[in-house]
Amino acid sequence: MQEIKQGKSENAWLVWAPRRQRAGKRQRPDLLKELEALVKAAGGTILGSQTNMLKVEHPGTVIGKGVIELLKATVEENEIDVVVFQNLLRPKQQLNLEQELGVKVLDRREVILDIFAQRARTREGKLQVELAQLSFKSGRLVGTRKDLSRLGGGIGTRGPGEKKLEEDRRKIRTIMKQIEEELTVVRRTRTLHYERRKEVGYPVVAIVGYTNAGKSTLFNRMTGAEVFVADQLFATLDPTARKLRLPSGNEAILVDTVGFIHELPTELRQAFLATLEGIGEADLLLHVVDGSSDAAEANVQSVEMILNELAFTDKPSLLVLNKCDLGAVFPGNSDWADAYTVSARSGDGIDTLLEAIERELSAHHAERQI
Ligand SMILES: Nc1nc2c(ncn2[C@@H]2O[C@H](COP(=O)(O)OP(=O)(O)OP(=O)(O)O)[C@@H](O)[C@H]2O)c(=O)[nH]1
Ligand SMILES: [Mg+2]
Repeated sequence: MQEIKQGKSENAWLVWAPRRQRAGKRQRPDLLKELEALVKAAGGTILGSQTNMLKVEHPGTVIGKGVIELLKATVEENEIDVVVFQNLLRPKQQLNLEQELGVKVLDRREVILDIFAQRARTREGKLQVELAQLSFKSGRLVGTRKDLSRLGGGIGTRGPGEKKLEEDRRKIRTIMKQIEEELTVVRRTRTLHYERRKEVGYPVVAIVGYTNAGKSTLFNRMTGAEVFVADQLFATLDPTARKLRLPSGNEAILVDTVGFIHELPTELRQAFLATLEGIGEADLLLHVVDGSSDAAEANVQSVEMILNELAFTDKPSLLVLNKCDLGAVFPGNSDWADAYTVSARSGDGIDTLLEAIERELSAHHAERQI
């Protein structure tokens, strides 16, 4: 269990209530582990978790009366401040659960929103998160005005706050419109930056991949930069670019990006995709995977789905299996025969990867000249 260094950390209890699987459909066993990592990244202290297989979801409260009773006892016994559901909760369900349990109830989306709110550094990032939070809150205002009495924002006291919560939807919409306008201006400036870089003629290589795969570590290892690296989800939010020196002495631009995640909240989708817009300029993608993770294959699939959505699947890309220093834990996936195995931490395999990058870029460049 992680001790939080600053401020008071909230005690969290996790609940995962998946529907019992139909035959043949695989449950992702790592989802609860991922929720744990998300709650820790948001600054919560996890006191425990429970999994309740459901035959059917209870429309008002997700879990049934009996389970709620037991959960309430657990909450009181362990002085839990917040109960976090892996399930996505509808506003009414969230409200009902908070009333039943007497503590704050969040779902996975709200935790991710909370992390983004804490991590955003650039003007663009902050505006996007604010927009996502407002959109989430305005969704919660639909229907009963009682929603306004919800027990509070995310983990800790972040989020738009109670004052904003009390604003009616019209006011929220006006603010959202203002933010959108400001975002358009900020984005235009960013596009100009990318265009200017393009003008200089450097090829662009973008690192993409699931959160915590080791993208920033690889970025630092290859460019000598010191981008923030942490064993937490979404350590990187804003894209960073540095010059990359290739083995022949040629140069390229390397871009580090925000980590991908399974089931990204819809409110954050726009922010997330906008952050990745820059990848559209890339000549080559490095898809970095934590090859030591049990969820490596599932994570590769999640990333590929998003790349698909961004219509980036035609881009040349190299699959990079990272963290090979943690042992021979890579599954024998035949699709991965062409992958590059590296350790961003020890530097193993990096020279070979750099050579491959150079080869790909020159092949691609030759193609463009035809
Ligand atoms: N053992 C080992 N650990 C690594 C390696 N590369 C990265 N890590 C660790 O993995 C964790 C995540 O690394 P980051 O570089 O922050 O990962 P990221 O993909 O940038 O993560 P986000 O920005 O949060 O999406 C850190 O604790 C790193 O020290 C590696 O090759 N081997
Ligand atoms: Mg990172």
